[in-house]
Amino acid sequence: MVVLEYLRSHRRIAVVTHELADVDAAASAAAVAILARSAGAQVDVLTPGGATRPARLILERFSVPFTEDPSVLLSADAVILVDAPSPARAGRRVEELISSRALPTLIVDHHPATSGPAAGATALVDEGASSTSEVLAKDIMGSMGGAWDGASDAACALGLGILADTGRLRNAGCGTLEVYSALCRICGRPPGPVSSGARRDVSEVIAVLKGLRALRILEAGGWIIAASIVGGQQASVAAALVRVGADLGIALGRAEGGGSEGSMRASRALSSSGLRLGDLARELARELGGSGGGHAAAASFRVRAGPGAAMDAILRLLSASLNSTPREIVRACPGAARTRQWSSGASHSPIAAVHRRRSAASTCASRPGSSTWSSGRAAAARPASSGA
Ligand SMILES: [Mn+2]
Repeated sequence: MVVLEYLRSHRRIAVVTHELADVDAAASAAAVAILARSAGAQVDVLTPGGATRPARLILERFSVPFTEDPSVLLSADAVILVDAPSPARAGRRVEELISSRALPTLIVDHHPATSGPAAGATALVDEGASSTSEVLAKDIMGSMGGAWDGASDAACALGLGILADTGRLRNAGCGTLEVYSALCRICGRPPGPVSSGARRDVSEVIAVLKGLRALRILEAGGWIIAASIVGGQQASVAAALVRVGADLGIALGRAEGGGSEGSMRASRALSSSGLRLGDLARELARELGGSGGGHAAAASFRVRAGPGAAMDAILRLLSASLNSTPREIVRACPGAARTRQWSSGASHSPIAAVHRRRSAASTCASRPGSSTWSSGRAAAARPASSGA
């Protein structure tokens, strides 16, 4: 009821996602654009700093043009911000333009708000919803019921957003399943996985496998923590670590322009124990400078410190919230990135402390009571082109 009303009462709307739009943000933006198209309204979709590959595929699949250029805000008379609690999550330039032009803003989101709503903003926020796509779906069904004439593709898009934010419905509650089922009927088929018809994203697969290679395994309070410093695709790596059984997956890498960025994912058991990764990411950003946030089971951040120092800070924050110091049980493989210490000289760090108890940990190359995995023979047999 809110969104359609908003589309009708403005001339040209910019639909803005958070920086580096993910699938939920892109699906939400696509749905609003499709609805606007069928209502004869003008919208521009802005994905500040770009979008992840699966997010781009969604926008392309529904033929929704999008841009990274914030200057589209110069011709807008209103903004719909999706999947972000405040314009700050869309980057400084976007935040400045919205405030200097005093653009009326509708915030559609499911993240816990970190502060009060921005001046001039209307909020359509449901912290209990699985995704921004679910928030939008409920609102649009409220005005259009179960027949979205000329805009059934919007329902298909929102279904994809729900799939993405619920781990393909694994973490969906009854209310979310009902919304998904209604979207399925409106779409005319189960909103399926997005495929460009091209091969799967090889660089993502390689990044995940390299993340596994540079992995450290720690234990704290009975929880298994898998942590890796990687070259990119941190969200995919962290999610993969939890999929294979870790309670907490942490993936960190260097950020473009300095500092580091990373993702954390928690198993359902760990997040229902009360640990909130979104809070942890915010605390990390406060401590190291930068931004961070998210949900109980998924969070991301970008901070000024390098990956090693950031990893040490995360483990320190974890010791406090889990009331147990992370103890390393398996070190990274020799030859993998950062085989010794993540940070330089932070001797008070949990990692450094663990290294002092080195005998307690095993490595992938020499496990107690077994022969080594990488023998000279294996090394010699390795083709010369197998560099990482
Ligand atoms: Mn979301």
